[in-house]
Amino acid sequence: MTARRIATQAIPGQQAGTSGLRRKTRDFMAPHFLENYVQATLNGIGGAAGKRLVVGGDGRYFNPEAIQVILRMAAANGVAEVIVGRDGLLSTPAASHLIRLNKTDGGFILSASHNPGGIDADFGIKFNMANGGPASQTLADAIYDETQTIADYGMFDAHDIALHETGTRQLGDMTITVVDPVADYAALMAELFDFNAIAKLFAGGFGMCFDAMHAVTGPYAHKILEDMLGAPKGTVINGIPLPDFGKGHPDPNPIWAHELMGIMTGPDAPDFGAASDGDGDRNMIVGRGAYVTPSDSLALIAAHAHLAPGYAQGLSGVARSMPTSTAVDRVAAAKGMACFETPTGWKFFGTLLDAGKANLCGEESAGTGSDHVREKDGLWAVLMWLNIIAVSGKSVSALMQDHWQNYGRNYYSRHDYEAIDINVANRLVSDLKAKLDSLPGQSFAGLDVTEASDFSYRDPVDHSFVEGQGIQIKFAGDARVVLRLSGTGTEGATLRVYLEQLETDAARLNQTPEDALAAVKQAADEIAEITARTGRDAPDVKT
Ligand code: VG1
Ligand code: CO
Repeated sequence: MTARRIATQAIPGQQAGTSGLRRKTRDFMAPHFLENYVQATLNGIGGAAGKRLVVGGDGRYFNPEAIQVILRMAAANGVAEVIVGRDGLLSTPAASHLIRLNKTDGGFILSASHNPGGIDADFGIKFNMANGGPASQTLADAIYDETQTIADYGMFDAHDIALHETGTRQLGDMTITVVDPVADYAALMAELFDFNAIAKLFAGGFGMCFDAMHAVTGPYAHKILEDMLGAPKGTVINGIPLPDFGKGHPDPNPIWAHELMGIMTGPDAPDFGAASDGDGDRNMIVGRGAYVTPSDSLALIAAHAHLAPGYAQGLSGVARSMPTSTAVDRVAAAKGMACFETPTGWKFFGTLLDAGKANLCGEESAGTGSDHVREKDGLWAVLMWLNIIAVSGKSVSALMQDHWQNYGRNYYSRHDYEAIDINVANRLVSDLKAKLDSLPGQSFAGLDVTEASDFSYRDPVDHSFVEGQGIQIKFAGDARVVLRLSGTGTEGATLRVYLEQLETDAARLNQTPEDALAAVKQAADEIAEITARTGRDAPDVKT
């Protein structure tokens, strides 16, 4: 067994998007593609000698092979120890927790999250830093620079390492510690939430369905919901991780989690439904016949988090990504909490969490989390809801009705136009940017524009600055449209259009989102010429 340096050439375009490097699986399987990126990352963090890392992934196609490559490269680069989940599995939040718990120098997470898996689908890799959070923009830039100058990478010649059992192995001088992927994470959840109250709820006949979508949260949900909290067997569906996620999109929203939505709107619907995504960092919350938008879920949690033992002191502050609805801002204002607005992507919450400025964060894309790790956390959000339901004694729909009565309702919807021509998408955005200054004062679909801007952000902690983070158009009457291009897709461009309308009239809190948002949607189309330019008369996905 020896370490070698293998000559390679820079591969253009290995630039991380919103959440790591995400590409077609076959791209990752091509010669040197994965190896170049891993070596560039190890170079980008200032070399790997003597460091300790966590490695794991969401179990999708090519996960086992990629992990073996990373282990051999880590050994060749002088890494002292790698902690890896059994069978190479770790959810994103569990990996974040292991990095923090074991005080490692960071870790690799193999996932393309909610994107489908398989040889003809998507794969991804992201590096998380010593705080457990996604690589900062500065580190991501440094890694990209390394990908453009790389000339060789280290590789240890060795057979595959067996990862089916926990325990330690040796690869040259490097120790590989294979751990139960669930145990430490489950213990953390038991510290944060009132497991006795939740167990009593289940013992009293409270019905739940958790859809793991054939992805990584299956083992976590089985252990926590069924084994520890006593929910009946069968509460977790699609609970075995499959390399192709059962050919589905492991994306927890009403479109892709249609099996769960069918159950929750059917005649024998349980009290509570939830789902998580490919790598376990997103969540969907649904009551009997009552879907909760992620933005509303964030606001409700902000209002009730003190009911969970880990948050009994109250929250230090809240943060949301810019496109996320302002529902949480209203809770923060009422409770006198600080509220931060960041660009899309969890990496922008890290400094706020580290500094204690915020300890609840969320995104409209079904990501919610706190300072317990440095990632969004699907099961955490589900357990938070269960805790709130158990202690308040209220159903999901009663909680939401009360919330809207107290704070008003931010009607909200995201419309995704997928796989559109990149040139068309770029033109749409650049033409829109060019006319932003002329929009205030104009009126579209009966709505008066008050502000139009391209979102930029100066981090209040480390003062780093990013721009071009999405176009925001505000209207009189608390309505808003946001437009941005996705940074996680692997085909063409995806245009995301986010629509929001606040309603505080108590008599108008139960409209359909389509009705409440009709004018905002029309204004968005008139301003950005979406239909005319893309030729699409409807979005591919509405959430
Ligand atoms: C999307 C979401 C964003 C999220 C990101 C990663 O990014 O909009 O809110 O942070 O995915 O989540 P984009 O650039 O495609 O809009 V995950 O669960 O895919 O790691
Ligand atoms: Co995810």
